Amino acid sequence: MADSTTGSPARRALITGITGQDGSYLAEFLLDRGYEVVGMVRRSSTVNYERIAHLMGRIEFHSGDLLDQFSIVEALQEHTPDEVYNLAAQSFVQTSFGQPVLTGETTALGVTRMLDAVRLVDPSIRFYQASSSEMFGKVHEVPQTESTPFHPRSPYGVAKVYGHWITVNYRESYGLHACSGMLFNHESPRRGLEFVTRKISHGVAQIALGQASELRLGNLDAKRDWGFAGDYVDAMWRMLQQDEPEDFVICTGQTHSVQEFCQAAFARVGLDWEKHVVVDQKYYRPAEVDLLVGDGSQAADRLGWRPTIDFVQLVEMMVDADVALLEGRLRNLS
Ligand code: NAP
Ligand code: F7E
Repeated sequence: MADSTTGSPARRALITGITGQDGSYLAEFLLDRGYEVVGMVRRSSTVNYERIAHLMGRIEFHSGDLLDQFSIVEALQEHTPDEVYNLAAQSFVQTSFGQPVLTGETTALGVTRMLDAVRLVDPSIRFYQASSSEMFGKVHEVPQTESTPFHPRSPYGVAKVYGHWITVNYRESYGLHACSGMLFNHESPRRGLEFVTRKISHGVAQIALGQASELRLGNLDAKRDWGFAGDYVDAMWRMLQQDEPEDFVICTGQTHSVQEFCQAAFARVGLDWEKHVVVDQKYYRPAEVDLLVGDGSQAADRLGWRPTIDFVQLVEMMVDADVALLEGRLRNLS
């Protein structure tokens, strides 16, 4: 189909992980820019398209899995994308300790399967790899930049380091336009319920509405650089529009503890967090990432990217959405 504003053919993007938080925001973002969007989805026993329900009819789907090389090759051959965004992963750090092999297969080797498919099918495809601030782990400097050494603290972090370096390696070996976005934590009302921010916003909403009385959490002292997912997908796209492929840190430059997140979230509904939060050792990790805070100056200078939502706005957006969801004012998170 042609773009009605320019008359040139619409660009086509393939997104892996389209059913996830970032995939849903990225699909929206690209559709708004006139892209044709293809989402790679894996088979499950029930349909889990809740985050993209509002985009149905505007996205094409291709059945595939990061564990299955042929399905990836076929997706690229059939849909001939200009850009590929590899967002699929086993993305939950806690689960990576219990399922390190699956995490490695998906989050690490899955990247090689994607890159090899690009190399074989069409090396002119631009490739985005969803790398993570978890690669910095036990941080060697504060704030973290594009040149901060990696020291991952979980099987997930280790797998992301592999995914990062194999992306760099395919760029250097085969000249692919492949970029790695080292994104710090980004959240939204569409965040999975197991991640701490959404666990808190949803727990706060339940307590505010009398559906629960306590919220059980792990380490309240961990600090994260939390931004809004809707902002971060714009940075992914900007990376692929660069003439030369390059890797970027994407962050807000501000850090807050889990306790501060609790404080702000409970305050939004007029409650005192200390009366409801219970620390439970079950949610502690075998190795923790204590402090993350990024330096996003390269992204600001070269991509012109800056976050638009600050910490308090993010907390309030998430709490308000969960209250609305539980009150039945929101049918889904789109
Ligand atoms: P998410 O909500 O957990 O979504 C993960 C997506 O990956 C889902 O669509 C999931 O499909 C898909 N997936 C998992 N295993 C797969 C497989 N074997 N084959 C095909 N698809 C598979 O994650 P997110 O928060 O959107 O994050 C997107 C990416 O950015 C991930 O790679 C994550 O590691 C990375 N990242 C995230 C953050 C963050 O703060 N959000 C920060 C840095 C990097 P199902 O729906 O079928 O499960
Ligand atoms: O934990 C602490 C926990 O699971 C944040 C993923 O998107 O961002 C995410 O990884 C912090 C940790 O995210 C609970 O110990 C305390 O210190 O929300 P999280 P994460 O591990 O930072 C990175 C950038 C990614 O790439 C990942 O894909 O919060 N924490 N109590 C808790 N965490 C959870 N989940 N649950 C608790 O009860």
